[in-house]
Amino acid sequence: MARQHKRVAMAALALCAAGLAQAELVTNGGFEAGDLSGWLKTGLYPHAADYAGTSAGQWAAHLTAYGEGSVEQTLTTVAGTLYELSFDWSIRTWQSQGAQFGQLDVEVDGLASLLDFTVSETQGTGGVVTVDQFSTHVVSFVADSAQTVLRFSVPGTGAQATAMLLDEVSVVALGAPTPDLPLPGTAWLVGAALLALGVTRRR
Ligand SMILES: [Ca+2]
Repeated sequence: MARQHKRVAMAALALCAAGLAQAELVTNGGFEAGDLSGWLKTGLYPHAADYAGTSAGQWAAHLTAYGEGSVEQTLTTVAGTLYELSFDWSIRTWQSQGAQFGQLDVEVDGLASLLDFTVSETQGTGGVVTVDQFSTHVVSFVADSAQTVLRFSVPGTGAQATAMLLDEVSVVALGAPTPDLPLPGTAWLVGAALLALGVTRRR
């Protein structure tokens, strides 16, 4: 019986450790595979590029306003769990263009639309984009199903215009909201594990 309690406690602690490790849900989020593996693309242009600048590593996703295009990925999620999405992006113009306006549409869809927003900026960098020209965006959402689709898209203008770079895409669980408990989920699991250990010792 004591051994069983100990097993329960160890399992609870292992769960805590797994939660604290913040497992990455996005495949090839930094595009270091050198291609768009793990992502589904629409439009002709989106591709992985190693010549245009990155916020980390050698590769970033290159999107453009030649025409509409998007990259998306379906993530395995747990309904009711809070997740954090972060990504880096930057405008990249052609050398002769000067400052250009660009926008990136970001969508996170479960059974319902969980996030739908646009980031935009005007920047005049041609050629290779440097790390400090990337901006980092961090948002959170609560999943409502076992699958969540993450999508980045650019509206096409039909002309040679602003391109943009996307890099370091990440989604990690921040833990499940537990409105019925006074403590956060992780703390509750630690408490349960310690309680089980205490019971074991008393016997
Ligand atoms: Ca990268």
